[in-house]
Amino acid sequence: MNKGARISIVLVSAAVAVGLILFGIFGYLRTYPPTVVFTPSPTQPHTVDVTLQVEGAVGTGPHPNWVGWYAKDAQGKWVRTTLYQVPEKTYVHVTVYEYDSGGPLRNPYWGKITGTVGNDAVLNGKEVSVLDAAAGNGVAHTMVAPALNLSVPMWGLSGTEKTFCQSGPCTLANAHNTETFTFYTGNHPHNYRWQCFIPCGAGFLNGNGGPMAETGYMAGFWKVVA
Ligand SMILES: [Cu+2]
Repeated sequence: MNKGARISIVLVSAAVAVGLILFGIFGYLRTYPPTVVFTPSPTQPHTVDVTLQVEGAVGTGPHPNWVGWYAKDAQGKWVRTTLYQVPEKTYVHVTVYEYDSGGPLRNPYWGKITGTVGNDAVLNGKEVSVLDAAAGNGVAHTMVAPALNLSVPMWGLSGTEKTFCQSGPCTLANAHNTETFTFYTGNHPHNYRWQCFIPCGAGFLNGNGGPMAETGYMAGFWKVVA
């Protein structure tokens, strides 16, 4: 085999190797974090139940100390993700278990509940339409999807609770607040971006880096599908 043929074999093999590596990396990026799919039961069309939890330290993955969210999948397993797929024209009944400490809001407006059925939520069994973050343990995180007009603040805990969850996924044996609300997905299938509006990325510039800037922690999508 002459020199030219050998060089081209080496170059082609190198290109194939690089291609495979890039395909692997981008394949991983395309599917990470995973999307949890919520489907209605046959007896209850146009409604889905979504159970989420949010905590001060997710406890798993590349950043175990970051704040973040989990979703319960169809098998009842907690999946660390912020990507939730729901059908269009559907009432989404959301239950959030909140395990993190809270504080006053930089903007009290974020304490208002909007975009839910009734513009309210039920916090630990009590109906609420606004959370006064200047009182009590304040607000820990918010679930805000601007294009759905959805904005729901999550009431915080005291960090000194005896059973405070230090590392996720947390269990109901840990101190928590339970908040439920319902929103309608509408008839425009779309990936609706959502994020927490509280700069909760402790240790990052103005609290806005790290988990605030990464899908899977404090930002994600409600994927509304036809
Ligand atoms: Cu947050």
